[in-house]
Amino acid sequence: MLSGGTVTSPRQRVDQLRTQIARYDHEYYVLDAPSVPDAEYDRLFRELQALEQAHPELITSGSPTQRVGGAAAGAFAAVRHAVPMLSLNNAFDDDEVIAFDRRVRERLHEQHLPQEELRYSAELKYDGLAISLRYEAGLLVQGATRGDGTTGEDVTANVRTVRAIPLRLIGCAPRVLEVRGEVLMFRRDFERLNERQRNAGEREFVNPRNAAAGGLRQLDPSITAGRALRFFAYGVGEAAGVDLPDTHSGLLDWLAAAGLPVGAQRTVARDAQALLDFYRRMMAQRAQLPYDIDGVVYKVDRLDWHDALGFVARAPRFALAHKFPAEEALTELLDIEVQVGRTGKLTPVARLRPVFVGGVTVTNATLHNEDEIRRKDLLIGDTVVVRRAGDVIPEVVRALPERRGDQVRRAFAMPRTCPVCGSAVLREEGEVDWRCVGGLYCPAQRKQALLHFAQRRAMDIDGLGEKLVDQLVEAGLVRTPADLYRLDAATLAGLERMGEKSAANLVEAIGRSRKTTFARFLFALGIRHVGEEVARVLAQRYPDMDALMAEDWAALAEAKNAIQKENVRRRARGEDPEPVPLEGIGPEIVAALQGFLGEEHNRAAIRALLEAGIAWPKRAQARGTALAGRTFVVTGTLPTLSREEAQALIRDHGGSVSSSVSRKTDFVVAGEAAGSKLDRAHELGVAVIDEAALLDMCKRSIRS
Ligand code: 5U1
Repeated sequence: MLSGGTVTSPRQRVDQLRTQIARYDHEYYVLDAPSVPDAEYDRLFRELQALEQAHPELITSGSPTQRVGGAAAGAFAAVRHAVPMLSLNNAFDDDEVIAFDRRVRERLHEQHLPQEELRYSAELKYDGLAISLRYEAGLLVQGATRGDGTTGEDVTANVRTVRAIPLRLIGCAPRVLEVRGEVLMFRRDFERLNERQRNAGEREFVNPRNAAAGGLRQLDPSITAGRALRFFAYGVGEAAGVDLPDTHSGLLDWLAAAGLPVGAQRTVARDAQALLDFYRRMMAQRAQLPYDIDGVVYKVDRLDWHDALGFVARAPRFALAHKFPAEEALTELLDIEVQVGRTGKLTPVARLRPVFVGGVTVTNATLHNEDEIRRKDLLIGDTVVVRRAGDVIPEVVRALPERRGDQVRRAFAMPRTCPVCGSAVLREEGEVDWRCVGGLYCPAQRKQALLHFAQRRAMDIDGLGEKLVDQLVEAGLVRTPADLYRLDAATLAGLERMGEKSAANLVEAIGRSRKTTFARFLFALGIRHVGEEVARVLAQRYPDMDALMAEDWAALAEAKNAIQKENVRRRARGEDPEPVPLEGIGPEIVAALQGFLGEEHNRAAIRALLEAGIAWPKRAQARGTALAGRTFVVTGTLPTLSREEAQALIRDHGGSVSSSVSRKTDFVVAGEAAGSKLDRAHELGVAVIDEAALLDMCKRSIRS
């Protein structure tokens, strides 16, 4: 066999492949930094499988092809842990952490140990399933669940399918090493698993932890293999024939070097305050991690002090779990109300008995649509699980039907008329949502349309918030966006909680908004499916509103269709495709534009706005700016502008924005901690400017 120009025997090639695959598994599952594409990995894997098939005598249990293969056990055999698997004492507030630190110091003092040398190792508390991995002579020989801490279940065949778990330790072969840690599932793998369950009409899993636990306890290891389980190591049990480091932080480094996945988020801390700082940092990062954690763990760093500190019941005195506020809680579904949005969409909203979850009190949560309520089998009066993870909006996860008992529950029914204006509601073919047909006749839609119009990314009317819009609509002062431009300070000052100064400020903000861009104006109109990006494409194609209103949308749709078909033929002939008008704007958007602009009341509303003085620089003007026709990439943290604000500013001044740096990029606007994009700019010789230079370019342009 030829490999790298030298003759290699099948045995040598098998060894090479196994080493390479183990390295790629480690890069992918442990370091999160794969160095080869999946296809290359698959190619090597298939080569190894083929070689092993041709030379069965070369198959060993340490081969990556043998991860799935343990015989399906009738039940899991019991495993007695050589060193018990302990549990942890929990702390739920700062005082308990301070008390833990005090107790540790007192005990060290009693035992004449130098407490001034005390350090803690702090790490994440993974929300998974504890297991113990037994390596003998460097090879994985057993995996066992925690069980009652003394006796667990033998899940070796299943553990071997977890690619994050090395079958062989790297660079060492201790006689015995039991690695303790947690098996879990990444959230994205959990979502995929549930999608598969849904598509197969199977029951969905409640959370990644349950899916991981269920996966590990499968009698058929090939099912475990399909669950994409992960593992993080956090300690050792029995160890023989190995010289381990003398601190816990050192031990974690040692385990990582031996090829075991160890969480990157950890620190060494001197006192309770530093532990609490770590806790808060991890709490802030919690939602960004790819997996669930339920707190952090503090351990006395010196391993030889662990025994000296002793145990209380089954929990060691040297460690403490500091738990985060629960992300899930039970409460009662008091009612389901229906809200009407800007486009008339009816959204059912759960009214909940107030419940403290994820650090806030939750009283309501969107239920999205009628199908969602049916899918979750929610009845009014049910006990429900509410989840709020990080900054994610709270959601009703599921009902607990087993708690219904004999009590009568009420099913939700979507109203057949709009709950706000009484107009009919319709559900179009193939759509999940019901919509009120009232349009701007419906006060709910009117309010939402005004809020959309005034928002920062649209007309940017500072100070026009929800409460004020409610008052303006309810007092009959504003029906359409153009009415805003007729408001005066005296009328506004007559509203509740509105002083003269605020009224004057609002009138001024409304006045300022008259000067805008075509794209912002189009976005502000609130046409269905016309978001900021579509609005920008339209503003680039049409010179003004008249041209847009004069468009023959049916003819345009037909022309797009014909060109797209012709382009398929051209590509087949190897010819360049013809440019498609309004590239990227599909039939749904074209239909929405046709519908909106075809309505006389919408055209009248647009005319009224233009007559109220809303204006933007004409094409010729925009072309004259310092930014016109130039492509910018914004990266890093700018001193005053958010990245979105900087991008909007560039576009408003005629420039275009890209997300990646190439030879076509004219300027990279770099802020603090700019990373690879800045490196790429230097590499390609692209001009790099800071926020001040960008603002200066804008100031020098015609718009100012
Ligand atoms: N990260 C981490 N989780 N965890 C759980 N470390 C850790 N240590 C544990 C447990 C039960 O126990 C040791 C202190 C023995």
